[in-house]
Amino acid sequence: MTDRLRIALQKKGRLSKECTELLSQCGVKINWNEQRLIAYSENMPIEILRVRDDDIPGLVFDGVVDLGIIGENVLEEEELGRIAAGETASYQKLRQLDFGGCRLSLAIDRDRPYNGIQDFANARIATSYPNLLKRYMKTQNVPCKSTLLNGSVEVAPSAGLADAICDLVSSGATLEANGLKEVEVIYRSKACLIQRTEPLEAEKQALVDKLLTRMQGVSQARE
Ligand code: PRT
Ligand code: ZN
Repeated sequence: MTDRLRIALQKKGRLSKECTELLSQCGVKINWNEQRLIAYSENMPIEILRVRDDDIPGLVFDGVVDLGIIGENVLEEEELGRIAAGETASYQKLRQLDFGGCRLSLAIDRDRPYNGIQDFANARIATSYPNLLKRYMKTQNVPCKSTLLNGSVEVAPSAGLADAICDLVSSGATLEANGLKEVEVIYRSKACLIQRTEPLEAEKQALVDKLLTRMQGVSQARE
């Protein structure tokens, strides 16, 4: 095992830029190399593992990395998935971060009337978040069927694959462009910093505490 603190970040996507900025604001200097899976800090005993965001929760649950930054939506979806498979998923949420904000919403054809959540009874809903959807529909006592799509969810209704979708929304432009309207918000998400539950060596934990104090300072300076 490495004696550097290992942090998993999204390699390329909506969280990457802000994760990089956050580390830099915390005084962590990284030698980024586009091609490499691992990047090293030049001024602190830290290494960055750059992966698909979907892999980050599992890497933390399994203790393969010490910290990870991930959207709460992906984190909870993976956690529910593990639990559904009879496995365990443990982590500590250290901090919610002030980026990556979005909502997971149910949307239907713009022209369809909407009378409430009961309209989804027995509907087929396309989503990349079947576990979050299932949990929500259970709390609402509405039975529905989901169909898993890991991309192009917004075209499922017009392609005749589903009656509705449950997808991430930020500005709403994607729904609009696909003739859909948002009718229920089922989950609100931001990026968050998580740590594995298995205790870290004292020096690594001290470094985590230092980073957390700095993050606190960064966000206070913004307010
Ligand atoms: O390649 P990798 O698997 O790492 O990345 P990814 O493609 O799975 O994820 P990515 O980079 O798209 O998103 C990473 C995380 O950013 C998500 O898990 C959310 O936590 C967060 N986030 C914030 C969003 C959005 N906002 C968002 N708008 N993720 C996705 N979207 C999608 C949305 O579904 C829609 O299709 O962006 C599209 C545009 O949104 P509108 O409403 O502004 O049009
Ligand atoms: Zn992903």
